[in-house]
Amino acid sequence: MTKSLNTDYFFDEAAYNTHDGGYVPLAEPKAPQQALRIPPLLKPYKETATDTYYTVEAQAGETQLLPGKKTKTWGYNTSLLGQTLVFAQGKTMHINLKNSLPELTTFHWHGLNVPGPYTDGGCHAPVYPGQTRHIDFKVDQPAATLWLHAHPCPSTAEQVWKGLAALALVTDDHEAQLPLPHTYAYGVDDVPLILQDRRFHEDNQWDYEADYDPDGVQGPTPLINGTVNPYFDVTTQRLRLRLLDGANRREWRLHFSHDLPFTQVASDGGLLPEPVAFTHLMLTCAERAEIIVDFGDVTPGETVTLYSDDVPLVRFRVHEFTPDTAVLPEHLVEIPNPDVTPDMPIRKVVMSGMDETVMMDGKKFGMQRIDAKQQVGNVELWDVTNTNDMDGGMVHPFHMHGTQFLVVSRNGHAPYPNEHGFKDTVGVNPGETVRLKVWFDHTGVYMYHCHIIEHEDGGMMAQIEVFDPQHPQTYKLMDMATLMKAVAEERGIAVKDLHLAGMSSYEKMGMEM
Ligand SMILES: [Cu+2]
Repeated sequence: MTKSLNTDYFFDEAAYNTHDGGYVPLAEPKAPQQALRIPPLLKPYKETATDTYYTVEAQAGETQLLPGKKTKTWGYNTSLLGQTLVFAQGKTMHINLKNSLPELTTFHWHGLNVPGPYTDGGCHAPVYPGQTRHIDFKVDQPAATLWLHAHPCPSTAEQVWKGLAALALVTDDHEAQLPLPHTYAYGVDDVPLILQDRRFHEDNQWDYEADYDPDGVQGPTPLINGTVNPYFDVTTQRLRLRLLDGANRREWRLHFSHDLPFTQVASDGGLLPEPVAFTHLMLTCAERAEIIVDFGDVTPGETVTLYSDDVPLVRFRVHEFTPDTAVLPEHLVEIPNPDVTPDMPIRKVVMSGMDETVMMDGKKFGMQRIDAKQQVGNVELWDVTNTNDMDGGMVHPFHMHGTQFLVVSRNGHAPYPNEHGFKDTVGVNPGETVRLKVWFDHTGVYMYHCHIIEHEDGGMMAQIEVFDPQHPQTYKLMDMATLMKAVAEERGIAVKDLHLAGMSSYEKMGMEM
């Protein structure tokens, strides 16, 4: 590759999470190394040339994470995280969303271009315990690493913490024909890495309330695909790693031992127009990066370690492999760049505050309030500003439902080198305005928010109605009274005794959801 090698993290060092008051440093686990768990592929219960049928079941279970007692965890079709769904472009998906948990949840498809708010699966699409909701949609976007997670405001953070996160991989013919390492198989040379962190309390249990921090819950133990202290046996020269920051708050500053270079080929919404070479890569919450690691210069028998800052995350034990001479093309994919619809004002969005003071545009989220409207198909510029500069501030990862956007600029300057493809989540530095080009393919009500999940639950969130003037629609939006009544009934307590973590941010500010 002729392109230059990027050797820094780009984001503002002064705003790294390491400077947070409540920062929890990662620590190398003392538990013995174990094989990296690979989330299994979810088997459709029916499949035709044009249609795929899945059942996704949210369930409670127990998982052996550390020696000794199993940890109580939640997952999709498994006890922790989830089985991986495959969405082939052009096919129609039919999915049963079954809730076998003791409390209401929702099934949000992060990064998927589908109608809102019910198919999208945000807070307006609750599935009550013991019930099943059904969705259908056509897969109409390029190959990408997307994910499924719970999104029942204001309990999103707690449910994701308990384990409700799974991968959804969009595939297409173009990507399949590129010389990416997928000759072998998912789990062999095409490997997901869901990056999370947890704190283990007595008897190896997680305790969300004990660890609660309105600026984002963290734990000292890296948890990779739900594995503590994992190794992975490398049997091919090249590996494609699908990285997901699935943590509630943590940023990951990734690098390999000996600064082994790697090549990023895709971001949140799919392939980058050109591969970008790195030695260091920072991911903010919910961001994805697909990277190709070439072990061609590593002697079999050696181990290459992936670190975040100075803590080991995964040890890649390199075995004998067949030489792989494939070369990535200089150009991977054409990214459409439509003209902005004439005469549209630039939309302004402001993320402000920390802890309980977090807000979007000076307001906390209101489930029944529509904060903005955009016509379906219109292409608009959004200026997203992070005004938070307390104590050096923090990077807020801005996420939009229902669209993959383009990053136009950062404070008027070029985006980072790996921000030239489709994205649905972008880290915004303190004092920075990131300009996005945004359009929606479907109508609906969609949320946009900070993806530090406790910030989102705490109100740094708003919602937009995407409308078609020819076909006006009305939506049944969730309301706090219905939600509180349902959750109180599930728990067998009175509404007045109900406490949901995200609500404390509203209460401390004297506000209602
Ligand atoms: Cu935030």
